[in-house]
Amino acid sequence: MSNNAFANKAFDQDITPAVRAWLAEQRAAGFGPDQLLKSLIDAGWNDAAARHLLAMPASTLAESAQVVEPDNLPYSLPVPWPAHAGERLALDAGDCHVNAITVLQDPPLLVLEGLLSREECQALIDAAVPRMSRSLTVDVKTGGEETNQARTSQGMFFERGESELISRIEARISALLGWPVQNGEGLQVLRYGPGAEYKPHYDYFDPAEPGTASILQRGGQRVATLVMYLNEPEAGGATVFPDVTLAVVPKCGNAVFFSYSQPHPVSRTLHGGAPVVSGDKWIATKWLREREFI
Ligand code: PD2
Ligand code: ZN
Repeated sequence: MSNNAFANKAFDQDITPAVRAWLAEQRAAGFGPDQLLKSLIDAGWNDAAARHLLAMPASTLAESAQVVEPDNLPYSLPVPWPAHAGERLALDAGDCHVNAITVLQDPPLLVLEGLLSREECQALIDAAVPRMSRSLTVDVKTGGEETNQARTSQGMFFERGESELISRIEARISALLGWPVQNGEGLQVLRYGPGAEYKPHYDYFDPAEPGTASILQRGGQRVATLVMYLNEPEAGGATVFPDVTLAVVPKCGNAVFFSYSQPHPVSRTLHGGAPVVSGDKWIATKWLREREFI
């Protein structure tokens, strides 16, 4: 076998430029062989092929480590998606069915009806109220947290599995999306009063920012977002997607789900919370990571 053939195949698994770039980025972010082996196996590699790839000499892999997909796009990650979405109205969410009433392919996006009951929405609000404070966002410059003028809401995070209610909702989301509960960040609840908004942004962490490597240590990239509506503001407060000119109007118990396999604007997942005009808007957001979020 020529060196080049060796460099481009691990058993029957292609070692594409994207795989090389992924491996180089993961190593640069500080992931060790055990974590990389688990990621490859989670991504569908067989054990022997993954071990073979990880044992390849750095010089062989480095050849094209900087070569990513055309136009310097970052590697593509597996993302959650409900079984039969786009083929059937009612989707299996474990303890209930949820209707997918709007389906987009680019970006992969669903508007979901009936994910939470009215009682569950109210119970989330009641549990969140005593713990609310001004919302912070992750600071990609440092990896820490900061207040953000673009996000004039109040919020709090639940711990994963911290109560029966939270566990029940997390299990439902996991069953619906086919993604492990462990890969989810803690549920965040936000309240927007009149005039409050969340200006358009991406939810993934920008690979070019210096703080991103440290953020990625806790479970890799965010790959999908689920925004659940806990009430109905009197006016305003839609979740907007400027790239696809879509506005999702909040309805208690409904949700919007979207994924981003590449942490890049090519994902077309720019989105924001339009200003609330009157009344309050309450949401719960679940962000999903590549791997277990710790
Ligand atoms: O409140 C929203 O509609 C909204 C908009 C943009 C929520 C989020 N992003 C988020 O939680 O990431
Ligand atoms: Zn967002």
